[in-house]
Amino acid sequence: RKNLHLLSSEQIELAKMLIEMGQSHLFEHWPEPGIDDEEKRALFDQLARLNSSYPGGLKSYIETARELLADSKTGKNPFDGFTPSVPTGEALSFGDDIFMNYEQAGIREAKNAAFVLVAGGLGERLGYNGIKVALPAETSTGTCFLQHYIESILALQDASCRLAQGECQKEIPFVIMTSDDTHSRTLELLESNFYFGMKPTQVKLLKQEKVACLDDNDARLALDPKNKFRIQTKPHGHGDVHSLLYSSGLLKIWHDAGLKWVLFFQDTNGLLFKAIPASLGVSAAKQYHVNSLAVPRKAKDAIGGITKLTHTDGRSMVINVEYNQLDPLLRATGFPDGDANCETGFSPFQEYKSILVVGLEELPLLYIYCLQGILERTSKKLEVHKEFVNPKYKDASKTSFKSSTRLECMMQDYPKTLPPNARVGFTVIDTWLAYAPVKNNPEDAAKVPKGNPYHSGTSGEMAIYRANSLILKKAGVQVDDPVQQVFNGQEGCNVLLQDLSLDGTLIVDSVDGAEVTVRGSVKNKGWMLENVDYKDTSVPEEIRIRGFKINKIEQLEKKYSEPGKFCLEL
Ligand code: UGB
Repeated sequence: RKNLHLLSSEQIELAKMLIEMGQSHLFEHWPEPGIDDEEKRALFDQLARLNSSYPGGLKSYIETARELLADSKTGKNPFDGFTPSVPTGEALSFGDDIFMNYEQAGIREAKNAAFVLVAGGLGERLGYNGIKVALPAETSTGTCFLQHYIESILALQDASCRLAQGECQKEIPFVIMTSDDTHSRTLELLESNFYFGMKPTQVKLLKQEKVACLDDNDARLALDPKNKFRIQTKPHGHGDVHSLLYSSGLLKIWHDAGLKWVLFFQDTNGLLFKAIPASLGVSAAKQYHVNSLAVPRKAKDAIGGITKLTHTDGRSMVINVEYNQLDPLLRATGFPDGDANCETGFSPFQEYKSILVVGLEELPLLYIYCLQGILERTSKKLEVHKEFVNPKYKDASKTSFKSSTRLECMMQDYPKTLPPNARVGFTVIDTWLAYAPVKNNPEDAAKVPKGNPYHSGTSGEMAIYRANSLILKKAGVQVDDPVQQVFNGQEGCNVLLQDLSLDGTLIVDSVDGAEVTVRGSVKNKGWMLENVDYKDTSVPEEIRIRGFKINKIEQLEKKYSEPGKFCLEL
């Protein structure tokens, strides 16, 4: 009370609310006025930010946290009353007619889509000090993930407009969700590279805020152990992207501009644009309101499966069910073998992979209205994210935590908010073509049991070469079998392309509009992969995490800087 004069009238209201909500511990240690006054004001500035950035404010956050923490303590089954079954989806096989038709349809549809990259995560598991989108997706060209994504979107924009009848001026909007951890470095990367060829007006950055940490089951906000005048905060998860798109007004702008799809994807998957056009084609053909990209999943793999859940009251939803919940749920609902492989050798429940295509157009404007309805009822509990809490308890009594926790949300939980008549499906695409994220550091990746994916810098880059080789093979090019090598304790392949005539390295660098036909034979020493020790700090970090570098011994390079038709005889 003695410190009240330090606060504005709005801050006094906030303090009253917090005290009513059982948060007086935040101020109990405050010294007499005149001591640490600036710090006291700074705490209130932070509280005001946390209050305004969360739909429904801190009151709603604390109420939701109490409910979820109580459910977690009693071990409430989140699927009580639901029966699981295998949902309908479309399984594609790369390169066949069905795939090609969907891919073509997806390219046609791309001009009606907006692309959204969720890049607020710092990637602590990867142990890389920079932002993940600045990492080279592969080191032969050194193209970083962000450049690769932008160039892929521009290529789709081009191809989509070429397929359209008549004039097409459409620019595909590109949104990047950042966080305090990634925002300024993402902006800097874009600005210093002239947005990698995209118009700056085409790109929008939306920053997600962190949320307050919680110390106990009563949802008492955690003070920062390093500064008792600050609240400890942590990321809220990629599910924030939906409310940010709504509150920024972008969804409305996109809808008014006639866009039909919003396509969400993650920060370090160098393969995903090989799978995106076909997935978009499936969405368009089936008029899915939500379509997730999935890859085949082995039963009992420690990763969630896409499942249809039907409630006794008639409600149903198609949703990712985490692996630790899927097996017990199946056993409890008439599947005595639980999560088991079927005759294909895979689980019938496919593995969700962070690509989501959301329809903007139908039911009516499902996505926008759901968000609007929910976000405008600010006093109500936030439903759009269907948050969850995952406290690490000290012991079985579940009365105290090992460290503070917080509410989180996932973008793939969005279908939980949809009415039962929503068309929610998925598209299964081979893992080699669609999914090779870079998430794990070399030490952890090398410990991954044989046969399981490494998801490291090494495997992410190798997967790109492998997919390119397999695509060339499908197109009739003869490609040697991969040579097995070990980098950072993980197996990879050193691919030497031997096109009809190529043994070594040939670079044909041509401008847009130049069509080069290459004939003849090339043989040179080419490029080789050399081992690099990930502990060798004289080597740049982005090279060390993959355990190899490319030694460009010899290459033949031809440049075509003018548009036109050319024939290169070698
Ligand atoms: N991300 C944010 O933008 N903000 C955040 O607060 C957190 C993350 P991770 P994880 O297919 O690969 C997800 O850390 O835990 C961004 C799915 O939940 O790589 O491995 C971040 O920058 C899981 O169901 O996620 O799991 C990155 O771009 C599965 O599908 C993205 O969110 C898995 O990804 C994912 O962050 C996958």
